[in-house]
Amino acid sequence: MLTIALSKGRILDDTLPLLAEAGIVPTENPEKSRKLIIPTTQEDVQLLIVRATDVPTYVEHGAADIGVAGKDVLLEYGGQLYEPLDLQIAKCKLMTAGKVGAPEPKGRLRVATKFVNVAKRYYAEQGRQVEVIKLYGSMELAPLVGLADKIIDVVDTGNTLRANGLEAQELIATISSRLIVNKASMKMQHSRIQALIDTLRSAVESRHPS
Ligand code: PRT
Ligand code: MG
Repeated sequence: MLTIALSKGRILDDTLPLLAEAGIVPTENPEKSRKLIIPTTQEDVQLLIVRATDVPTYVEHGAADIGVAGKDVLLEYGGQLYEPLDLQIAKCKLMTAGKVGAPEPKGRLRVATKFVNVAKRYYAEQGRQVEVIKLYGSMELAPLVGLADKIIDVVDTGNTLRANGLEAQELIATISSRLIVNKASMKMQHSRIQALIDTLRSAVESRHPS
C-alpha cells in the first residue's frame, strides 16, 4: 500500500488534478466524506485526510509514505523528510505584518504567530530581540488589541490584513506546496515512488512551462 497524506481545502483542490494524471483518483469526494482514509481507483494507493500542519508528522513517522505540505509548514516543522518536488500550488508569501502606519517599537518586539520557530530564526538572523507569542489562528487580531506589535503569517491577496487595518511588511519566504516523502519509504518503494515523482513533475512542468 502507498499512503498519501493530504489536507482538505486548497492543497487537496490543487493536488487531486495532479494525482489524476498519475491515474490516482479518490473513490469518494474527500471534501465531503467523513472518512479520513479514502481509497482510490488504484487498489494499492490510499489517501489520508489530516490537518495541514500534521502532514509532515504523518510522513516523517511513516504513517504515510508521501504527503503534500506548504513550505511554511515545512519551515516550521523542521524534521527529516525528503522534499523532491515543488508542486507550484497554494502559492503565497510568509510575511511580517503590523498596524498601518504604526512606528517601529523601540526595544523588544512582540511577535504573535503560529510560526514560532520561523519567527525565532528570522529575528535571530537579524540580531533582533523578540518575544514570540504562540497563537493557533486569527493572528490579525493580536496587533489590534495590543497583544503584539507584529504578526507573522501567510499572505495571499492581502485582503485579510487590509480588512483588519494591517499591512504586510517584510517578506520572509515565498511559499508553495511541496511533495514530501518518508525516508524509509523512498528506499523500500523506490521505483514506485520515483515513478510517481516523475509523473507529477511532468504534470507540474506542463502547467508551468519554464
Ligand atoms: O486551516 P488549518 O488550520 O487546518 O491549517 P492551515 O490554515 O495551515 O491550512 P490551509 O489548508 O488553510 O492552508 C494550507 C496551505 O496553503 C498553507 O500551509 C499555505 O502554504 C497555503 N496557503 C496559500 C495559504 C494561503 N494561501 C492563505 N491565504 N494558507 C493560508 N492562507 C490564509 C491567510 O493566512 C489568511 O488568513 O488565508 C487567509 C486569506 O488570505 P488573503 O491574504 O488572501 O486574505
Ligand atoms: Mg486555514
